[in-house]
Amino acid sequence: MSSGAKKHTRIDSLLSISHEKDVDGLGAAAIVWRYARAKGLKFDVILTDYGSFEKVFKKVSMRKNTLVIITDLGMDESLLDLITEALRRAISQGCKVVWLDHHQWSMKSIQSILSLPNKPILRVNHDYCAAEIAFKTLMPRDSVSEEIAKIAHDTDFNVREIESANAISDALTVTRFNAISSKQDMTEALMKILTDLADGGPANVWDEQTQQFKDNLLNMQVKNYRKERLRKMKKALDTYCDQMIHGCLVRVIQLPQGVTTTDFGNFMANLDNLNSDGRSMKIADLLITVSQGGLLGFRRGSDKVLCNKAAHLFNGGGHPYAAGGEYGSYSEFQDVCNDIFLRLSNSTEWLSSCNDAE
Ligand SMILES: [Mn+2]
Repeated sequence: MSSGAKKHTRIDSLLSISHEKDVDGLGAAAIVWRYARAKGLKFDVILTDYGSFEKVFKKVSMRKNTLVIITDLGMDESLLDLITEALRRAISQGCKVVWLDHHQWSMKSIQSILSLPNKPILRVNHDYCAAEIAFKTLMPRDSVSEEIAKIAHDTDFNVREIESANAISDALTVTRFNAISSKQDMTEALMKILTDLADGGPANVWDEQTQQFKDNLLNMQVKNYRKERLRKMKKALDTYCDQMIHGCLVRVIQLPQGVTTTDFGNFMANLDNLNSDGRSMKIADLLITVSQGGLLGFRRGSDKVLCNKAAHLFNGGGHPYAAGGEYGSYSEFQDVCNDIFLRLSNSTEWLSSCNDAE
């Protein structure tokens, strides 16, 4: 070797950056943590959400000799230059970048990351959730990581078959709501669940035998949260608008405060809930939730409709089975219903059978 050969510094630490909002992001971070342990790397984690990338990548740009692993976060296109520059700087200080995700990536964003020095790894696959990609890429022979990936898949694809997945999802929601209302740092607030998950997988957080959380305080918090959530969702059934449009039953309903669209969507897709307390309602083909601030959630009760195409009529997007959009602030709920029905009547794009030509 010539003395002029590039000096390689050793990677001695790992910085995990993952999505704070769901079990997939949390699970991916737990798997990355297990990887750090297996490799003997000092571990740091930042759990974050879109809108905070500027702050997060500033921290990344100051790292030295660090393996930076980003999971369950897509590229924020409006910050593409800032993000690539932060990564470039980190790489020049001996860092290496691995980005594992399952969201939509533009060609431009993919190329920006892949053209960085020191062979960055970017793996984007829509068929799996991020925790599954982390498991397959980093810890394929680790059974605990496999269990974590399973519960992430169950919640991310809304399969809802694993009890511990539902429980941990609710625990995450409670903890996040508490952190937001007390203005606590999100990573700090979620550290206990993340640590327990990384130490021993879902079984270390939720006891299948007793159907309880191992942490008593968390157990009580989630129990109260579920009780309160059920009360609010039942109450929300007092006001809604139904209309048949292009042969589909469309329902608009107000999203109760402190309830996630996914939870409310699941509640509204269960006939038992719709046919209690003297009610008899059908499951809507298309359910649209309206939040207090005028955000819209789209869920479907049949595959006759495409939620992403419906959301597209309201400045939004997402998946065929779940999407989000925007209405804007309002005062009369009935006006919102009328507007939404009118816009859906004027389009057939959101019907799946009309979309075959695409
Ligand atoms: Mn995800």
